[in-house]
Amino acid sequence: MLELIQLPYSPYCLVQSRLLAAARLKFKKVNIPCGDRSLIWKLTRRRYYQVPVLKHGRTVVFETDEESQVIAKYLDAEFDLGLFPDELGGVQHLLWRYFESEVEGVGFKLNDIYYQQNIPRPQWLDFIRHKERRFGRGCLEQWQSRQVELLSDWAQVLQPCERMLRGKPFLLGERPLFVDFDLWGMLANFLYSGNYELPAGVPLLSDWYARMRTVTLQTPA
Ligand SMILES: N[C@@H](CCC(=O)N[C@@H](CS)C(=O)NCC(=O)O)C(=O)O
Repeated sequence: MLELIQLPYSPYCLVQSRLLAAARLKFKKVNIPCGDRSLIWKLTRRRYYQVPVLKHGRTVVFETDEESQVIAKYLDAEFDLGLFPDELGGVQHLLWRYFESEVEGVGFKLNDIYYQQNIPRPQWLDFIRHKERRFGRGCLEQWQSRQVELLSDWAQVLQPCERMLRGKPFLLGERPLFVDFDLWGMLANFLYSGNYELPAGVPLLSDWYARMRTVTLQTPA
């Protein structure tokens, strides 16, 4: 039994839920309230409080640092998904750094502006408190007032991703690798509220996004 303990709008959770679905693995999503980490704290024996966390039978898997990718590597090894070919290890690492900092750093603000649509009203207080403690008082209002500027940054930050797709269906070739799922999660977070579309200047990326939404991984027989 596989369980993904998550916040449904989190970019990092969207990466793992798409990956699990693409691998055609049966799994249960367990949504936690954004202000209550007690389930994770208990499952990880007081070692972790962030999402996502993966539970596979009695095994509990979670990240060890900002760039660790422990969950994806666990799934890759356990189910032979071929997401981390050795010869592309360095390139993938550089890419997921860019996706999880430059891309995520703009996309999440644009989605968070719409937190009232994304999360139930009883959780608004915890959400605002969490954001303001991390990014400063009034950060959500600031992101709202800078929305046009942030959308322009967003179009810029996606340009290298668009160029990577010239002449090939996935970021690094003919089949999706971990970085495809990673970038997909960052974009799915931006799109989560339903108030945006991908920018007109990234047509290859828009096609890739649609492809990634339904792609399945060819696992060995
Ligand atoms: N590097 C981690 C990042 C996880 C992360 O930042 N999760 C956020 C949600 S998007 C979280 O749980 N934040 C709550 C907190 O830090 O208190 C990963 O890839 O899973």
